Amino acid sequence: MFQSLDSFLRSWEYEANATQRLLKNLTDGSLKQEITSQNWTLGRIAWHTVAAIHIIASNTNLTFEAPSEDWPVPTTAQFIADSYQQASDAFVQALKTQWIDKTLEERIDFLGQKIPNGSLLMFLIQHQAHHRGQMTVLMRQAGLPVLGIYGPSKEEHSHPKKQKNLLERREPVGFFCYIYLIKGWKLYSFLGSLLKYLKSYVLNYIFADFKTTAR
Ligand code: NI
Repeated sequence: MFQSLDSFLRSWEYEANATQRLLKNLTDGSLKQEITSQNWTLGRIAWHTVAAIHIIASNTNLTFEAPSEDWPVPTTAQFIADSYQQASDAFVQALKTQWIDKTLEERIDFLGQKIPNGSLLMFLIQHQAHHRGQMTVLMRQAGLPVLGIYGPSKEEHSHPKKQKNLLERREPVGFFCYIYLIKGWKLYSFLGSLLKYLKSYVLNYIFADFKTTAR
């Protein structure tokens, strides 16, 4: 659980930025992307991450203006991204003005359990990360670029600049392997020829007398 508002706000800033970056990459057409007709579309999950801020926070005494219904799904990606920014800003403002560190210890009822407010804030972050993961899968299916969140994404790994860096790191190893392979082969051929020569020389020497005698 979070024990200080400041530590939560710092975590939330990173998490909210990550969500916002994904939402900004959505297109109107991609909102209908789905795995099966039985599962939530990309648009439904995206809008759920917006509404979930208020839905989850409404278990506490915090008050702020933000969407609190995750259905129906808006038709434009821009509206979803803008709404997320507004909901996140209003939530942060409410925390800064209505709570103090001590409030994080107060217990509330949540999903049939008594938990401290500080744990609910942790749940909010984990819940959002869970849905962000679902979104990135659907974004790939929709052909959209995916940005890295806790490390570089596939696209960022294959970025020409990054790829060049990776190649530069591998080049010396590959180059030396190649040289050693060639040198190794030449040495092997040389030793083979030398052995052949020695063999014939030794045989000739041993049988020289025998040949002379035989003649
Ligand atoms: Ni959810």
